[in-house]
Amino acid sequence: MKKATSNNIKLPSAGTRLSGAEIIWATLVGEGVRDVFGYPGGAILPAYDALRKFPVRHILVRHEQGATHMADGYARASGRAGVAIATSGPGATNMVTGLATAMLDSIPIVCITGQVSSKVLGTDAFQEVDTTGITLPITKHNYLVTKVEDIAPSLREAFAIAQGGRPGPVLVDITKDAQQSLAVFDFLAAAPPPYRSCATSQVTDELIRDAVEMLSQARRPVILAGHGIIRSGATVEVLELAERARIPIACTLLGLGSVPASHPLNLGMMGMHGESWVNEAIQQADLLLALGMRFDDRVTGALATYAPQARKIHIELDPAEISKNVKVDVALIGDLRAVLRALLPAVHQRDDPAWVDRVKALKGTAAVRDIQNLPDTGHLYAAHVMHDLWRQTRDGDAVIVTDVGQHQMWEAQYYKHEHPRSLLTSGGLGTMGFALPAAIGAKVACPEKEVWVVAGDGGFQMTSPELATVMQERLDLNIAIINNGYLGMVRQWQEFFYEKNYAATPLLSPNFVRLAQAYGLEAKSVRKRTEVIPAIRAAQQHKGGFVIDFQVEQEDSVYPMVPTGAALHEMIRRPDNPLVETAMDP
Ligand SMILES: Cc1cc2nc3c(=O)[nH]c(=O)nc-3n(C[C@H](O)[C@H](O)[C@H](O)COP(=O)(O)OP(=O)(O)OC[C@H]3O[C@@H](n4cnc5c(N)ncnc54)[C@H](O)[C@@H]3O)c2cc1C
Ligand SMILES: Cc1ncc(C[n+]2csc(CCOP(=O)(O)OP(=O)(O)O)c2C)c(N)n1
Ligand SMILES: [Mg+2]
Repeated sequence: MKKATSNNIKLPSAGTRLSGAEIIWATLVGEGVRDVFGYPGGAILPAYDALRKFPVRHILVRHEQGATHMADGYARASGRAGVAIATSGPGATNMVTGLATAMLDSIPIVCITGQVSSKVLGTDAFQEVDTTGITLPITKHNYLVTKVEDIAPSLREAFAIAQGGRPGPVLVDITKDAQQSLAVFDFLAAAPPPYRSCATSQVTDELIRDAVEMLSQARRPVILAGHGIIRSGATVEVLELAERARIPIACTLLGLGSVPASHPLNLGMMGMHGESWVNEAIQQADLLLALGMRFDDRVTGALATYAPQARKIHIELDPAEISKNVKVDVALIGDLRAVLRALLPAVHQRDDPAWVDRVKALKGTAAVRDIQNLPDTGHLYAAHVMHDLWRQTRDGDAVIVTDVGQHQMWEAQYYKHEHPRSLLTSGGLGTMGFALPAAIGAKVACPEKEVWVVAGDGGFQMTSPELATVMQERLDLNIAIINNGYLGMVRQWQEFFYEKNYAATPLLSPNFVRLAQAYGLEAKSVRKRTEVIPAIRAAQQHKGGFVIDFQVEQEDSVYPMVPTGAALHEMIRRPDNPLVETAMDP
């Protein structure tokens, strides 16, 4: 007799004896998991042997780092925990970068690794490493499971912890003998106690009053919109607050899409590569309302000179973030949406347009310096590609997954994100190689969406073997390589701060078109602006993987830029006459 779960999948009825391997899958099915990303090996082989009995799609990756980024992309795109699976030893160590990536950006993933049998633990057995020891600082929690009875409760708790409170990655390391032993399986009895965040309702009436009073006294308030808005699903509440009190909104990189780019109060991105007027507005503000963001150093510039006249209100789930980098005046600790709902009834309407008008005026000459408005020199700029990609996809429900480097910043500046979860990017760890596998995860989670990879020529080569996964799974994925012949972001730092000593940044790449074709994918190479839109359309119309090699200006830089250690308003601006002669001129 079988028992149906909430997702209408039949689970073995309570009291059935299963092997530990079967319990792993039965528990995943009970948790609503339909897709996992993994790579087999000896210590996890019992689990793989049992896989065929369960309704779970297993996506075979080409490297376990890919599996973790796929689980991460799956979670970022859908909001549900992604699952990655690997064997012991090298399988587990290959997961380290993906775990750290998810940890730094608070992404819920559950990684399951096989471990050597409990009897030989600690003997340097074949493919034995201390997986929980290695991953301790880069997971929200981890487990070493040596007994079959502990598998279901540990896995269930892992999902609760990964997704509860401030989300994060959880790893469950399961010995081979635990997978091979038998135990009674009871999904409901294995339920963890309700997840209690350490930040349950610390929002008192008095704190709400303080925040409202600060708001009504402020003449120059700015909302700092962070990733927490997306995690909390608080877009409507944030807009209500901004509109009612006429507060301009500045977004962090991970907050892009949390409020529509087209909203008249949305200024754009703040920080190191944020728009100049956004950083100016923050520096001139008399009140900052930080919503689900953690004052990363890329956001603040030099702390001593950060928003010197502003009082600060921080609404944040994790008490550890309060006054960690920037001392705040009022902290409202809790889920953002819930806190805003408590706050909103007391917030007054503001009619004075002076501050919003002043911030708009700060845009000044910035638009003139914009690369989009410079005369056509015949060069293809990454900014053109991003702008055209946005124009070609803006009416749909596209998800853009970027890698790390200059192209990531150009995407943030020129692609106008209207929806939460429409930009997936590694912000905190800045992991090159993230984009292709994370996009695979996003496409598996949201097959109905148009998914684009935007990667640099360097980062793409870090995980390009996952093109084989695109091929094997027949995924309809569009891949834009912004090929500038350099590890561009590092080259830019060398240009600005190391006297153009381009040590180890010029980069040779394979012929990306032929590489894609070798994997059975379609591909095109683009050198001129006129070819950009036709190539994007060709990729959109093709059912299957499509790679476009955009050969862009090689020595362009991302402007503006706040040098490390400088104040937020001390930005390096685009020179008046950029790129007079470049490496791409004949
Ligand atoms: C090359 C490069 C350049 C970069 N340049 C910039 C830049 O110019 N500008 C910029 O902004 N970033 C930049 N970044 C990204 C930067 O490093 C940080 O990753 C980013 O600023 C973090 O944004 P965040 O604080 O919104 O998100 P996170 O780091 O994810 O923090 C989110 C916060 O929200 C909280 N939270 C989560 N859920 C909830 C909830 N339900 N309710 C309340 N709170 C919640 C979390 O506890 C956390 O404190 C760059 C990264 C790279 C790799
Ligand atoms: C795994 C990893 N190694 C090194 C870095 C440091 N790094 C940051 S950006 C960058 C250059 C990226 O080059 P590319 O992928 O070609 O993108 P571009 O900047 O040219 O757009 C490097 C090496 C990193 N972020 N991640
Ligand atoms: Mg490059």
